[in-house]
Amino acid sequence: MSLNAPATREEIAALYKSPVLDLVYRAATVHREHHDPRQVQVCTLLSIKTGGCPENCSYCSQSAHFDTGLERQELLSLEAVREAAERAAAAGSTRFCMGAAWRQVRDGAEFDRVLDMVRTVAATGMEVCCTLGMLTADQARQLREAGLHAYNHNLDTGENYYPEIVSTRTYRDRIETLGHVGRAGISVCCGGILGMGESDEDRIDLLCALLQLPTPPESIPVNALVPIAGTPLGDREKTTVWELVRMIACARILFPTAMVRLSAGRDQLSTAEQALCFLAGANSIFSGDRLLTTPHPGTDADQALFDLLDLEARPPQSASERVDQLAEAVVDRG
Ligand code: SAM
Ligand code: DTB
Ligand code: SF4
Repeated sequence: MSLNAPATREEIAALYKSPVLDLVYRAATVHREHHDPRQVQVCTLLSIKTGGCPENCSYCSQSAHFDTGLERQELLSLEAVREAAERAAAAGSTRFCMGAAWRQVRDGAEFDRVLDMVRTVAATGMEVCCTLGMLTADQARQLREAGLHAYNHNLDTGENYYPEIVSTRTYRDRIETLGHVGRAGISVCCGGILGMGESDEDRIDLLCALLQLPTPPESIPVNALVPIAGTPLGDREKTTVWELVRMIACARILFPTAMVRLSAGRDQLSTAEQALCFLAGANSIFSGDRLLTTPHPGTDADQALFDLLDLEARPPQSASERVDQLAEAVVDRG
């Protein structure tokens, strides 16, 4: 295996298909060159507006197109978000991500409330992330001015497979929003989901698409599908740890300085399987007993995991450390 960063689709495919333990070894080596492997960032998710979403993402509990039995919740109050953020910070989270079941952000009172939520969370000292659907350039600018650190907007899978999963928006729409996010100076958080029936080629396409984004992602969530009864993907087989490990390792090698987040589906993994994911370069988890709308391991289980594996929650980064990291990422990518 060459040690230069793979750049062409062929090289990325060869990387993805390399023997899994070679891949893990190489990813672990890259990981140790750029990060303290004992540190894992702990993040908290909060659904600020739940259910009734007009999009038809086949995996999602929140789409109004499917009957999933999920209780809808209108946009939370600023006070409810403040309390949740303070609890998360006290429990050791350094990143707080607010998700809304919207197709796109609309200007008006609700967006103004979200801007206030961003200011409120930023005041706790945690990194603030949002995932609100599609954005315009001006909305991205307003979020940045309110103190937003990162915006999560996943490509989910490769472009060819995407229409099988969502038909109410296009891959181009996703990339356009990610362009607005990057140009506004907001850190790009973009990843995908495994286990939706996609092929290895679709996963390789996703990795290539991430490499071609107008602004490179500094944060890559790797989700395993959480099958939701009532959705078209409700009866999919569980994703294996080997599929997750391959994707995490490739993301780590292709994006050495990014945070690679072991996201949805972690509750399906044993301690040993999670350890393998950390070895392959994952360095962030979501904590708490709820992910966005589905159950999750809970903080006691997370603490036991950290104790057993001698991991520690990554301390908050200063603004200057973030700038240094960004500069390193730019140099790395030539
Ligand atoms: N509505 C916004 C959007 O789609 O960008 C934000 C919320 S959405 C829940 C955020 C991401 O969570 C999705 O892009 C998808 O990648 C992931 N996700 C949603 N449901 C999932 C599931 N059942 N299993 C795994 N990942 C899921
Ligand atoms: C991401 O890629 N994974 C997180 C976060 N971004 C918002 C959400 C996963 C949602 C999993 C299913 C649920 O709990 O609703
Ligand atoms: Fe809506 Fe986001 Fe769920 Fe798609 S993933 S249905 S856009 S909440």
